[in-house]
Amino acid sequence: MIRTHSCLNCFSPLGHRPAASASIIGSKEYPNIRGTVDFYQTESGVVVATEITGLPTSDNRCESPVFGFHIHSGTRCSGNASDPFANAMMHYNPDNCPHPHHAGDLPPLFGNDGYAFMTVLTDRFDLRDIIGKTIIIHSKPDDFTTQPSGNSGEKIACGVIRRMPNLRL
Ligand SMILES: [Cu+2]
Ligand SMILES: [Zn+2]
Repeated sequence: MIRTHSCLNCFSPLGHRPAASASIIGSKEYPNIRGTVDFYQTESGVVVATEITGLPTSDNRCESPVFGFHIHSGTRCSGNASDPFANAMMHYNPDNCPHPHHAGDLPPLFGNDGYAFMTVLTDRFDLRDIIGKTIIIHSKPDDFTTQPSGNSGEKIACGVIRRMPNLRL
């Protein structure tokens, strides 16, 4: 099959149901965060479509909120007093690459008065590889340099990636 790179090819799946999805919930300290991350397999990679509400806001225009965003290798959104999502573990990194070349690394989310929407294409994994893994929103921007996780601060929201029923991957 010829591999095409038209954007139509990227976006046509968005008219259909996602093949996998994660419901995002904030930690105890960030109870208002809610949202969805949908995953669509395309010929060019996986389209990750994210919509989040209730994110922290800032009145300082020079501190407009940016939130590190990654797929993590753990399978549970649970943890302990110092890290409520410690069991999400580290960035999904099956090829043992440095950050930001982990398979689970994604562009950060921009907060717009608490609301974030982002759609991105990545060919770093197949959908079947990330079913059951977690997706994490962090309190700080990802600097795309610091090892092992971009100095992106605490984990403020989490969701487990689940296969949608009645869909083959
Ligand atoms: Cu992360
Ligand atoms: Zn990473």
